[in-house]
Amino acid sequence: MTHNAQKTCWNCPAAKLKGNVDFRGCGQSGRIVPKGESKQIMIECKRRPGLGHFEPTIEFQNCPEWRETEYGYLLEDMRVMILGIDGYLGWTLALKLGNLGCQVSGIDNFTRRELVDEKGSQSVVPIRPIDERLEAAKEVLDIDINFREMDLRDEDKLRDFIQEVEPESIVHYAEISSAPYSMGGMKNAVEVQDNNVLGTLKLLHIMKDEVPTTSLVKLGTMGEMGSPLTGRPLFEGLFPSDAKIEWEDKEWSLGGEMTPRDPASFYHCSKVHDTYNIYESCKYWWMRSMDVMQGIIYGVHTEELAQDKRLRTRLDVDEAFGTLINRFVSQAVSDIPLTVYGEGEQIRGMIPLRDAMECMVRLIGSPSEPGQYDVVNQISGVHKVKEVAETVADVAQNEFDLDTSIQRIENPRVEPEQHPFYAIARKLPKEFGFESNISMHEEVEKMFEVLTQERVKERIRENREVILPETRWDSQDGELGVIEEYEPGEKEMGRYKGKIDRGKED
Ligand code: USQ
Repeated sequence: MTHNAQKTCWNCPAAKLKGNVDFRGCGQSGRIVPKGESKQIMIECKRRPGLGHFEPTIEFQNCPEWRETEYGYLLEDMRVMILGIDGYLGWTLALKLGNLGCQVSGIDNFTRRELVDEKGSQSVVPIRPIDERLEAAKEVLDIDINFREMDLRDEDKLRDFIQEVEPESIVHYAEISSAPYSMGGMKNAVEVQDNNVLGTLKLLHIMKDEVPTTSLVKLGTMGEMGSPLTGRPLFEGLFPSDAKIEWEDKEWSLGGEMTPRDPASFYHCSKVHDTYNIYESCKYWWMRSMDVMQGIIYGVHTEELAQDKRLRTRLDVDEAFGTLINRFVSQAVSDIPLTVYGEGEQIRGMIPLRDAMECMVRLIGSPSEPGQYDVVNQISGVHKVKEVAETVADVAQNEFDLDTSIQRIENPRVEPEQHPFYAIARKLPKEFGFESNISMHEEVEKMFEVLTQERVKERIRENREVILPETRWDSQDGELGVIEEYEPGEKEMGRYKGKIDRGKED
């Protein structure tokens, strides 16, 4: 059965609770409901006011407002607002949702374009100005996107836009998402935390006032949890119900509590601050949110992006805004030895763009319940950095006839270079019906197809100066030396088999 077929009005953003419901009486807290006081919760449907007041028990599969798609049920013409719609993920998701019949709106202040430009870099996949992107979306895919230029922190403008659109889901991508950028001195660190933490905090207040039943799907990061040297499982944000701690001969339950965070940069810290602010808002105001702990993303391909050159999404490969695999592929294309930092034994959860977009659609279609702060670990595979370099070099050599070497550079970051990694990612497959069928090899191949196009290659070459790492976490000056350079296949890899814990099969 479709994963969200049996969710009910209780999860539906169109369900408006009748009157001032005192949730403290609904069994989720220790408050004792005085005799004679009713615990029954009634709702009105904003989409079907004719129904009057009723109990929130209609299942999505029986509600004419919910329609079945390849990713589960979605509200008909669902109004989804994407914050950060001009970015790598925002633009890609806008096209996917538009194609699925959602009414897409979005904001952006073009920070990413500006910061990349300031760095002397550019998206190596050429992208159009927003007006042309919107026109192309209309012309090629027949999607009308309601776009407004604004900073997330401009509370008046944001409030007006949210009042006007009344989104049923808000996807929050409008953050500065670079760890190296955030470690580039006081100005950058403050800018990242100001943009990310205050932007999110303002958004939460506005949502509480204007659209309290709307679900917030917020992009967090696996990096919030770090990589504990004990090998402790990286649970999905909260401890599972059977987790315990033993202390001084006594056992204590940890179930439902937030797991410890161990962020790896001031950027990752900003996501942790967001997490707590969102968690608290759900608790105080009965808002609902899904915090998405996404691994390192890579790729340039989705069905929609491939339809027309004007629809492509950006791809950054510089030291600050490029992520691991995107950087390695561009390095292979421009004959730069792949830049493995330190030992290269760092392990991370990773996910292709296509998979990440599918997960987001599934999450948008399955809102949390009122008051529920939920978390998913959004990853498709777990890999070691130096093995990723081997995979990229292998595709470069065998499919595209590109000779590639690998260099180990002194690590600009302060991070463990050898550590266990035990990622739990049970919810997306078990509760949201997601199953990844894309191998890294296959996705990397698709990247090479785009990145070896002459125009893109030329832009990567123009970016050469900003590809090597410069930003050091330890704040020291001085160039980062090359530890060694080697040929792919030359090293014993130690047979690391990254595994994700997707839970027991039912
Ligand atoms: N690394 C290299 N060579 C490079 C770039 C990175 O060896 O050229 C290493 C880094 O030292 C690190 C790992 O690869 O150990 C990942 O680096 P990254 O730059 O791909 O990822 P990170 O800085 O952690 O951040 C990226 C995104 C961020 C997202 C995060 C997910 O920029 O927005 O939150 O991935 S995660 O890593 O799971 O936290």
